[in-house]
Amino acid sequence: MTVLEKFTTPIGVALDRFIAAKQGEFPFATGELSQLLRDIALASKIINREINRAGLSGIEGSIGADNVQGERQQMLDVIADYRFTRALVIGGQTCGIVSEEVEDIIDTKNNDAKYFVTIDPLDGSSNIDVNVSVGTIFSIYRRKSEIGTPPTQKDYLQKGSEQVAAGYILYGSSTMLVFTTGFGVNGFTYEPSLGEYFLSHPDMKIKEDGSIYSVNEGGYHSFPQGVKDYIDSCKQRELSARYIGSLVADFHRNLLKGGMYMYPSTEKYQNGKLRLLYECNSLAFIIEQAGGMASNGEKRILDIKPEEKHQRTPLYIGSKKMVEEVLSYLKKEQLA
Ligand code: AHM
Ligand code: MG
Repeated sequence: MTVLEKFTTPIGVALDRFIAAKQGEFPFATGELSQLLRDIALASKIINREINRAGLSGIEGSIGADNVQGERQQMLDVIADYRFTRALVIGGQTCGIVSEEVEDIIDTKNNDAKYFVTIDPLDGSSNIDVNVSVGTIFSIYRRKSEIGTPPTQKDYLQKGSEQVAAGYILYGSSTMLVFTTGFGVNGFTYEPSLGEYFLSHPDMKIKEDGSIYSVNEGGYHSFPQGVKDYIDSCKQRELSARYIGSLVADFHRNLLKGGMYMYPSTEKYQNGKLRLLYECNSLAFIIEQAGGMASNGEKRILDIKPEEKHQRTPLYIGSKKMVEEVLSYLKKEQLA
């Protein structure tokens, strides 16, 4: 490539332009969902800035208290929760929020808004202090409660199959926003000097079969027998074991390269560790749109009827053939 070619190569479609062009595809397209996605993108840019300078600005580490999940809250968890909530409150398109960091439903006081958001503002945040990638995960639903009234549990006790959009932001070697509105999956890379996301991964698809399995094998002895047998078979076939311990990063790698992430039930986490409403459902919508599969070991994640806002579920997610295989091992275990 000549120097001139290098400097005249198009950068690509900016997120705003992409959203505007695709608005017609959005369910009930009236511009509000587009605006909501822009609000999330804006908040993510602020979080990106905070994460990149965390070591210098003294905002690493824990705040010394636990969140609703009984897990240690990091300072950046609190900051991310504040930023996303504020963006959604001011943005005006969201009537309520369920956040990993907050026990109760957050009433944004936007009673006329049509959408409800579930969010893990900063997933994998214990990785921040050691400079490992973290992420944000979100889902967007049409509200079920009546417009003009405060949000209720009807709004978040919807099956994942009712999501109108879902996405994640990966704060990694580059910052990326990946989302779906039910018409495929598109990935955007943040260009910090321009302050914009640009389309870098159009129409993302996961390989039907993969060669990476991602699981915290520290829990091996308390995994269901089927999962143990499956892991043993991965080892016999010398598949690659890759586990960052940061869900968005593990998921993103597997999406790009082909693989499966698992968080089965363990002795410590009888229903798995991950949360249905703002971790599993969001990623399940994305993986299905990319041609992959997501299950709790018995049924499709997107078909689970939630009963509680912070409920957990086991998760098997990634390349279709790998998920089918672990499911067949789990079935064999039941029949044995
Ligand atoms: P968090 O929401 O409290 O950050 O927990 C979720 C994280 C995921 O990012 C990651 O995949 C998983 O917990 C790791 O758990 P473990 O340390 O048990 O392997
Ligand atoms: Mg999380």
